[in-house]
Amino acid sequence: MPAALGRPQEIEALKNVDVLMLSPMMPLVLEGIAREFNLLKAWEAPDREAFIREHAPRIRGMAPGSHYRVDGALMDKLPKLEIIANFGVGYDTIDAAEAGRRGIIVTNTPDVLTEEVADLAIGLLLATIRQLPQVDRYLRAGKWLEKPYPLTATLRDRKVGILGLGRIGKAVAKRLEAFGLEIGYHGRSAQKDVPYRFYPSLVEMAKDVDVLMCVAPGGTETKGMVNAEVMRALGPDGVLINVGRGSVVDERALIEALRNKEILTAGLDVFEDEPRVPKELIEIEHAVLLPHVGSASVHTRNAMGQLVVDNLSSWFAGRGPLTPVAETPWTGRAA
Ligand code: NAP
Ligand code: 8YV
Repeated sequence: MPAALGRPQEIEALKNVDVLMLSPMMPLVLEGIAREFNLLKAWEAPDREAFIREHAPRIRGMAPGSHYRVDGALMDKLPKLEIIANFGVGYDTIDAAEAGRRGIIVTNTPDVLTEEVADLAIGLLLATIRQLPQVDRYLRAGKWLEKPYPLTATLRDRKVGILGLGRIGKAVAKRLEAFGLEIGYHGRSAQKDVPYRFYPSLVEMAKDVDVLMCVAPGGTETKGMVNAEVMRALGPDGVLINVGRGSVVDERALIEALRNKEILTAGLDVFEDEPRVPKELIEIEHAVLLPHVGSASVHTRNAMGQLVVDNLSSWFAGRGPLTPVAETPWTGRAA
């Protein structure tokens, strides 16, 4: 039972609130929403579109789940929609600007995953440079009995450029400081009170560093910004790590850069068309490829899931959203 609710009639009233889910989410979210609201599971219906049409006039909340775009066309169908609670800090699958124009709140799950994703980014960086998955495969294949694994590249003396020095980018930078590495960053503007060098140009930063750590959000503004020119600037000893969004990196250009040895290697947790990963990338043995697991620990996914539920609870209890995104700031009204 939510802390601020107690009276049976209040709880009963919330049970009349229809919340739409497009694809199945973790049990904590499914059960948390179903406990308080009337949860509409679109994926269980034989015809998803017909199901949405049938319930549309009453749907007030949405927890979309993964892999579905929530755009103006979908919002058009849901005239009573008040809030979209996204599972994840990145919300590039939701047209938040459009939601804002319609007075619909969008929430995400910031902070609760920051340290987890930063840990993963460092793990991926080390795994990529020191070839840890390949070394593991070598041992399992019995090859150590024949000869030692060849010497690898090093993290030592590298300079790291962070694309997207936000919450996760800063947590990555803090860890890299402890590794004794020099750090720079690129974003839309220089930040105050940050001890790292700001590069107004991504290409200029790529020229100056030998690790490009991408932690930037997806969306039209960042689409393909890590392009062939950036990779050429990073150079033949350069390492690209992407834990932001797959769309930020031009995947075709990356494949070409890896094939032509224009960069040394890449560690990727995110891809342009997930969960589909190009065969050409899979064939590049020295790249390290992870299936979007940055936040994927039980601890952190539970915290994210709980924040999805708590945003809906708070909104429909009249207390406003807990973590609205920038495009839909809360101005004081509530359900
Ligand atoms: P955040 O605090 O909002 O940071 C995003 C940073 O990106 C900001 O510092 C921003 O800097 C920069 N940025 C935004 N637009 C940009 C642009 N057009 N050009 C250059 N830089 C730009 O978000 P966060 O919590 O750190 O999360 C960052 C992203 O990580 C998420 O959006 C998500 O895509 C990704 N993520 C991935 C995983 C995973 O499992 N791999 C998990 C969580 C998050 P300026 O405002 O100065 O430009
Ligand atoms: C999630 C993420 O795995 O928070 C994000 O932006 O990319 C990850 O934490 C993802 O959103 C769940 O689909």
